[in-house]
Amino acid sequence: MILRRLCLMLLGALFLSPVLSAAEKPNIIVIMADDMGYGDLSCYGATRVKTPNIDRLAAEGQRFTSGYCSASTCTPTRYSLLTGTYAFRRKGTGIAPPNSPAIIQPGTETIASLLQSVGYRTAVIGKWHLGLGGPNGPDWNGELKPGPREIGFGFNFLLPTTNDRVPQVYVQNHRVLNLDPKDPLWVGDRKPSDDHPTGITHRDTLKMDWSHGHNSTIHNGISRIGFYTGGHAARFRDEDLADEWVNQSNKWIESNKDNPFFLFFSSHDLHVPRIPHERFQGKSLLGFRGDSIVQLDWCVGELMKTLDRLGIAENTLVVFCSDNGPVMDDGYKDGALENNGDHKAAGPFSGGKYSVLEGGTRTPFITRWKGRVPAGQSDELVCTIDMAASFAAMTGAKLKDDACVDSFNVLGAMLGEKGAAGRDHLVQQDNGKGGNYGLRVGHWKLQRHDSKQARNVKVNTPLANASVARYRLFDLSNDPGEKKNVLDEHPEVAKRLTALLDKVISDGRSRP
Ligand code: NG6
Ligand code: CA
Repeated sequence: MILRRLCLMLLGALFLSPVLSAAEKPNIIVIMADDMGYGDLSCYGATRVKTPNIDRLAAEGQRFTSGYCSASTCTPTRYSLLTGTYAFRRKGTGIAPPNSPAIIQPGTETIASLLQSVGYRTAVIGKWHLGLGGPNGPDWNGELKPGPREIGFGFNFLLPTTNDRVPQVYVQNHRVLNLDPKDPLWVGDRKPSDDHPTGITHRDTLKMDWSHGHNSTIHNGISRIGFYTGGHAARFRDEDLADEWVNQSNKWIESNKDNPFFLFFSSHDLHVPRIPHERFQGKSLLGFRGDSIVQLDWCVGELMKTLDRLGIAENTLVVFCSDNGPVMDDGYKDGALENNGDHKAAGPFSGGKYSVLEGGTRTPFITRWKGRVPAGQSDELVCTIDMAASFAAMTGAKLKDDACVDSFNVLGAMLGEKGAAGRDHLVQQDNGKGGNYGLRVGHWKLQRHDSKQARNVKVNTPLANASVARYRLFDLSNDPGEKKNVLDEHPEVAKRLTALLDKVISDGRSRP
């Protein structure tokens, strides 16, 4: 009798032991939208665009009201998502130019290498914008490495930068897809010949006119940032990008369905140039900006159909997020402003892309894992930078002390577990190293302006051109729009937050 009891106790202890509690290895799909603001989805209050598929994700999972990306531009957010490290800690993490070398060095621990280490198949499909190649930049006609495959992704199918930057080609693993060696691809930042047509010399031939920048080489009737020649057989049509991401993803998921897999589905919607497929044009009341949201919503629906068809929806954690807040005119005259009506792309928040106001980084954030994540709304503070540590914790991947130094394990909050807390603070930044900062702690928000100018003067932020005190404090509980600086009323809070921000920056890490 006693022996039996002892055995049972032992068995119980084994079951409860954290070492033996089985790591969960669901498939993981991270869907990142480009330039999508807090208010751009119908499940976050939009009415001039309908997003039934993403709304369904939200209805079946957790919809976060304090979900963030780490920066208000693309490259630093993506850098932080993959490395779990604030981009302001590293030089060269600002918006990457067309010929940028690889920004994340091989050997850096990433969300992909962590998951690979515990047996996941890993892929990135869609926009990259984190540079390719060694210190001299991409060898467009040769091997494009290092790139995603050198930092943990087993497969990549990429748009190398953003689609308003040259070139318009796909990169599959280490090569430009369909490149004819007889028509080599050249990419540069100087006009290659006097008669090279550009958005300035051939402006009247464009199918979408530019408003600022974006007036160099023309492809598909749209002039871009930067110049290129050759590679004609490899070039894609902007209208077909979303279909291609979905086709490639479906194929890849299907052939990896018998393993745990991690797919980073990196959409280009709704970044400029906003050229959704013809079948989505006119499908929102917001012009091409909203039509691109409809297109992304379709992509999400297709991916979810694939999970259902393969019977793996209940074994797949899906995270939907964005890389920075919204922008209206980002360089092309695509009608975004004219069609905006009463749409609030940043929801109740101020600022947007390029800004450290909440609108720059507080973005849609949804987690769904059918049968595992309860349905509901979460007000916990979570950020894209936390996925590395959270997924490591979930899957049993070993996170070394010096890796992913700003990524917090907020798995419980991401999975909607009762009482599970998110972060206690988050640093927000605009672009690269040496810009402006935000710090969110509870209902307080500290802004620190090291640069008096927002990056892009076209952006509607009170900071553009204004001379602003270096530190400002806001109470988000009654002022989500960050309109009333209360620093003088709350000197103690300001002192505490200023010290915390200084500490996070100077410590070189923030993960406990
Ligand atoms: C800016 C571009 C903008 C966009 C942005 C990057 C100009 C005038 N503006 O420099 O159009 O491409 O970079 O966007 O060229 S992001 O979402 O990839 O960060
Ligand atoms: Ca972006």
